[in-house]
Amino acid sequence: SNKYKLKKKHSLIKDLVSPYLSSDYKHLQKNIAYHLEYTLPQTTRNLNLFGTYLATSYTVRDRLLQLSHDTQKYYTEKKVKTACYISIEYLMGRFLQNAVLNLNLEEEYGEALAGLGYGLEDIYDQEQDPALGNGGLGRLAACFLDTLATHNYPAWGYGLRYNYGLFKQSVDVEGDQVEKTDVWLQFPYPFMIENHFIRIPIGFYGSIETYVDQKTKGTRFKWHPSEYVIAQANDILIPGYGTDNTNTLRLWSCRPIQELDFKKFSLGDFKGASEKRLNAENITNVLYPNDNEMAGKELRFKQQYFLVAATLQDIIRRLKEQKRTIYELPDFAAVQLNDTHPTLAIPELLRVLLDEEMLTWDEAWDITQRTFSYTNHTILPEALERWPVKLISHLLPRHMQLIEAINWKFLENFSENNKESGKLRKKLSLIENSRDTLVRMAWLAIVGSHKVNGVSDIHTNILKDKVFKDFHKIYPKKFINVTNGVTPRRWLHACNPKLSELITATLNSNEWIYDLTHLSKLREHADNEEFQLKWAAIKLFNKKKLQKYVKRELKIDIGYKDVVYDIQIKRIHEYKRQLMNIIGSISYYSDLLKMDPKKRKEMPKRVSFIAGKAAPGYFVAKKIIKLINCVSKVINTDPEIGDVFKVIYLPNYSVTLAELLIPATDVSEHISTPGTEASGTSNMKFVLNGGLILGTLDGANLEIMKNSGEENVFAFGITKEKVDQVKQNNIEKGAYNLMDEKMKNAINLIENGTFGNIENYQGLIEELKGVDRYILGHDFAPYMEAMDRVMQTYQKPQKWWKMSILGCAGSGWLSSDRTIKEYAENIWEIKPCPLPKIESEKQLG
Ligand code: F58
Repeated sequence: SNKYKLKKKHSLIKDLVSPYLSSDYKHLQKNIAYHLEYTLPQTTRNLNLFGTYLATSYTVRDRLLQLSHDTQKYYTEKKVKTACYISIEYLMGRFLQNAVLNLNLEEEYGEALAGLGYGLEDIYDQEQDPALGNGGLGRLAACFLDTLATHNYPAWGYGLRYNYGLFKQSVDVEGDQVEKTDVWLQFPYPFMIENHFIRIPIGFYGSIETYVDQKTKGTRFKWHPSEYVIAQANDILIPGYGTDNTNTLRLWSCRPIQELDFKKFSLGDFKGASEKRLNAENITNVLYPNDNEMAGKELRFKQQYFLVAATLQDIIRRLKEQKRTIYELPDFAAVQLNDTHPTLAIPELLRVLLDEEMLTWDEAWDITQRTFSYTNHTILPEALERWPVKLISHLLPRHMQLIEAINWKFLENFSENNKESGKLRKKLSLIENSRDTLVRMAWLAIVGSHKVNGVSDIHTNILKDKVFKDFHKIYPKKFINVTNGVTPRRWLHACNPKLSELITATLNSNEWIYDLTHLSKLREHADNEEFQLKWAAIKLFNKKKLQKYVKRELKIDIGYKDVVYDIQIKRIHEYKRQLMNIIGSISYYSDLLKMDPKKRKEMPKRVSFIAGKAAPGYFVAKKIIKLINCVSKVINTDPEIGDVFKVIYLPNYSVTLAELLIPATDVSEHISTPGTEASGTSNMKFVLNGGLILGTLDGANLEIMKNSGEENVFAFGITKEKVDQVKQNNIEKGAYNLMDEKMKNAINLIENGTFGNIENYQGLIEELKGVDRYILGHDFAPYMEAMDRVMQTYQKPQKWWKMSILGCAGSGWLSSDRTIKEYAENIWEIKPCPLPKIESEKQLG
């Protein structure tokens, strides 16, 4: 029968493919040679490092493709509910090492490449870092994808494939940040697979048609866009650790409907002939480089709509392929909005349901609310998105109409009649009437979702009590907390192999890699001297690696034995207070200079590292970078200071650089003004790697203290409740009058030109002396005192390493595995769906 023939055909293909994918090292070598010869094309007689990296990557990709096909087939058979994570950014970091580790093929690949004359590490090093994100939000999305695959959750990631990622940063001789375009696609990127079968038309602009539905006699609407572009799918396959389940991250790139206007071309208008193509390509050309600030540009808005329109069409297409009806959407997909950037998904789905699927308003609204949930990542007012009604009406007229309808129906519940509820209506309205009429995207996201979450305890409480207070009163159950987490695969097992080995040997099992709570068993070793020595030796080994990197890249020789490596790495932002850090260094430097030279020589040594990019348009942040570099130059070249103290600014911070820095850190700084950092996630990575935290009572620092023990964190400063009072005092009395003497002295050094022309720093200093919004002056003394505690404790190795081990032992809950379990159970209602082992090639091979 036909059925029999079809089955035969399928198994024939399997037979053809499976031996090819055997993971025996000789087979791997053959596969690598094949790709060298036929995919690249290069030749095995003329091997080079980059070519071998590409060919190796293609062989990994082959394996992932097969696993992914099996996974999708299985999910479809099982009719599972899927999580769809929509994020405008993914900060994935390098792919190859992660995939090889997750597939458990490190040994085989190591052997295969050694036979070809290459070390695995050198091959890994050839890969550039796909930087399709700014900071914490994008990196969180990447950690979530790793966890979802590892724990066999049916999930898709959706995002944008920017032609240019986050800019590359260097520092010029004046100490200023210099930005260079990140042309990451100039060479092939084997892990991203252009899927030519998925091309989706996306409309913009145009008009709305009104007509009477003959069946119901009700009024219906139809949007007629006047311009179309194509969303092209580019898939990155996401392997899980120790499982065959392989999920997909689908990144859309924008293509024109028509590549070339031949009419214009024939008439000699060559520029005009390509105009449409260039305009379309513009949409996914570049990642906006702002961190915690809204970029109010039309192109950014187009990116947002392009992302969600393509994604929803893709989800609905997959639903229908399974012969399921649109009413089943909320049981088919749980769609998570990663911050407000994908909020247009709400009116877009509503439009599809009303205008294309012909549902009633109540049906459509019910499906919409049950499908979406929204995560907030910031409370900074400048980051809360508000888009002009005028701009939306022009670009997406039907969506603006729908937003108005949502607003109108929502506000119906609050009468206009009395003064109080009139006031409330104004506060709740999705549309704000300020100078411009603006749509409040967070309000829209809250109303259109069934769950809203913050990313740490303190942050969620601020959302409930302050930022979204009125909504919380109306929908108390809608708001929940899901504290962030990080993947232990990349952030311990891969980046710190020696520590990973020690933990596995000590616990007699590697289960901790996918169940991090096992780390708690390290507690019993915290006082063990032998174990402490091993633990400390690994830190020293990692510090040496960093010391070599600094020597090679910056030509600065720093010590690593008996030197505290103190690090602050994150985007440069006033609220993160890198300025307090560098003023602290100035103050410490000036104290050292005043010391008796003999005593100075005996001081415990410290290197203070800072890394992080500033948004190119963020003037103040760029001045902070300049100050750091100028201070660093003075201190590092001062013969009086020698190697007692150094300040190192590391340019071009990236995921890959973080993987070098975090394992090498003794103490890391997370010193934001209380109530400003939603969570922070690097703090978690440091603790996991035995680094101690010097931090304020903010974000996830508080939960780290709770879980790893307050005594194992160097905490300082006031609670968020007291911040407003301090700010008020600053305003009333003038911050300078309340400022600590040592800080005044440090500022004086800046003003007298010790670190170059004061004109550069005038703005920074005026803010500190005037209002000091982030209360550096108030927190300076406790900060310096806490740093002093760090240095004192480091002199007592037994105490230090005990703290370090206990911190790590208490960090089981920091895993994104825990975070995702909470999302899965409390928001998405999805369940793991592990592939039966037999489906995989590993068994077959
Ligand atoms: C970060 N936000 C928070 N936004 O600042 C950090 O506390 C938190 O740990 C992290 O999210 C994860 O929850 C953040 O990184 C951005 O970079 C946005 C990117 C898109 C434009 C606006 C800023």
